[in-house]
Amino acid sequence: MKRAVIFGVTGQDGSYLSDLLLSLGYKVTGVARRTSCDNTLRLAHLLHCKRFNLVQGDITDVGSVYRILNKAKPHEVYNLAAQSHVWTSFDQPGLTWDVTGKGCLNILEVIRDMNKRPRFYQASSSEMFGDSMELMYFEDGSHGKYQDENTAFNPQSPYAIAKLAAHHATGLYRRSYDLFACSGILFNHESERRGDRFVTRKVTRYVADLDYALANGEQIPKLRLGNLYSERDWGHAEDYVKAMFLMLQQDKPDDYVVATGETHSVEEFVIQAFKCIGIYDYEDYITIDEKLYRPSEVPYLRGSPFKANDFLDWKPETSFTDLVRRMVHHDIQSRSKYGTSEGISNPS
Ligand code: NAP
Ligand code: G4F
Repeated sequence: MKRAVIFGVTGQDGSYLSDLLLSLGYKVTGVARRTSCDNTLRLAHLLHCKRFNLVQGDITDVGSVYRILNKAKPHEVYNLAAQSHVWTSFDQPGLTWDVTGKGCLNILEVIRDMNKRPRFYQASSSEMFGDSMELMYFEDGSHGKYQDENTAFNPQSPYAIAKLAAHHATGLYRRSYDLFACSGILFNHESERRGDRFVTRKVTRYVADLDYALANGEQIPKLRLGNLYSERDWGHAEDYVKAMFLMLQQDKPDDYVVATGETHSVEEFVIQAFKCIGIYDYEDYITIDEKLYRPSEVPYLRGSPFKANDFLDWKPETSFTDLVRRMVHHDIQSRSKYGTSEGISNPS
C-alpha cells in the first residue's frame, strides 16, 4: 500500500488531497499543528477512515518533522503547510518566513538524510511572479499577457518572498542531492472549503447572508472590500490537487505551472456571485475600505498551463462561472441548514 504524508492537511488543499489519495488506496498521515480550538472541520468526514491517521506536528519544529517522517516512512510527502494569507504576511513577515520559507527547508533537510527518500511536493505559488508577465502571440494574430515556468520572479509580499525561498530550496535539493522534489506553481484555486479571509469566500459567504436577510426582511451591513481591479486566474482546488499527485508520478522531477489560462478581476467575481441571487447592482451592497488595500499588489495573474497539459495530461474541469456558482450555492445551503454559511459538518 502506498503511503503519503501531508503537511497542512487541515487546510483547503490538504483536505481535497486527502480525499484523492484515500480514493486511490493510499494510507495517509495528515499532520496538523496544535491549536486551542478544533482545526479539523474540513477533515470531519475522514476522521474515522482506517487509512487516515492524523498526527500533531509543526513544520517550524524540525524534530517533529523528523519523527513523523521516520515513523510514517512515506513514499510521497506533500508540503501544503504555510501561513498562506498574503495580507497577513505584511503584518507578520517573521512568522511567514519561519513557516512558509524555513518550514519547507526543514522538511527537505529531514528527507535528505532518510535511508529511503520519499518523493517531495512543494506548494509554490503564482504570487512569486509578482508584477512580472510576458506577452504571448497566438496563431490568430491576437496576443495576451501570461506567466509560465520561464517567467522571471519578482515577489511583491513577504509571503511571496518566503514561497520563492522555498521554491529555490526545492530546486537546489533536487539538483544537489538528487531528491525527487517538485514544485507546483499553482495559481489561485478556491472552493467550498476555502478559508473565509480570501476574497472569493468572503464574497460568497456575504452573498449567502444577504440572500437569507432579504428573504427574511432583514438588513445586514455592507461588505467591505479592498482592490476590486486586480486580476486572478481562478480554478477549483479539487482539480488542482490532481496536478500535485500527477507531478509525483512522473519519471523525472520537475516544476509545473497549474492554472486555467483565464483571468478575471475581483470585480468580475463579485458581479458573478451577486448574479447567482438575482442582484445586478452589487454597488448597493459593497463599500471600499482602503485599509484592505495591500502595501504592494500583484495586479495581474494569468497562467499558461501548457506544460502541465502536455506532460501531466492535466486539465482543469471547473469553469470560472461554475466555480462561483458552486461556492455561492454551497454557502446558501449551509446558511439555511446551520444558520451560518460555514457549512460546519459538510465541508464539500
Ligand atoms: P490553507 O487553507 O491556508 O492551509 C494551510 C495549511 O497550513 C493549514 O492546514 C494550516 O493549519 C497549516 N499550517 C500553518 N502553519 C503551520 C505550521 N507551522 N506547521 C504545520 N502546518 C501549518 O492553504 P491552501 O489554500 O490549502 O493552500 C495550500 C498550500 O498551497 C499553501 O502552502 C499555500 O500557500 C499554497 N498555495 C495556495 C494557493 C491557493 O490559491 N489556494 C495557490 C498557490 C499556492 P491550520 O488549519 O491549523 O491553520
Ligand atoms: O483572495 P486573496 O487574498 O488571494 P491572493 O492574495 O491572490 O493569494 C492567494 O492566491 C495565491 C496564489 O496566487 C496563494 F499563493 C495565496 O496563498 C492565496 O491563496 O486576494 C485576491 C485579490 C487581491 O488582489 C486582493 O488585493 O483580491 C483583492 N482583495 C480585494 N478585497 C481582497 C479583498 N483580498 C482579501 N483577502 N480580502 C479583501 O477584502
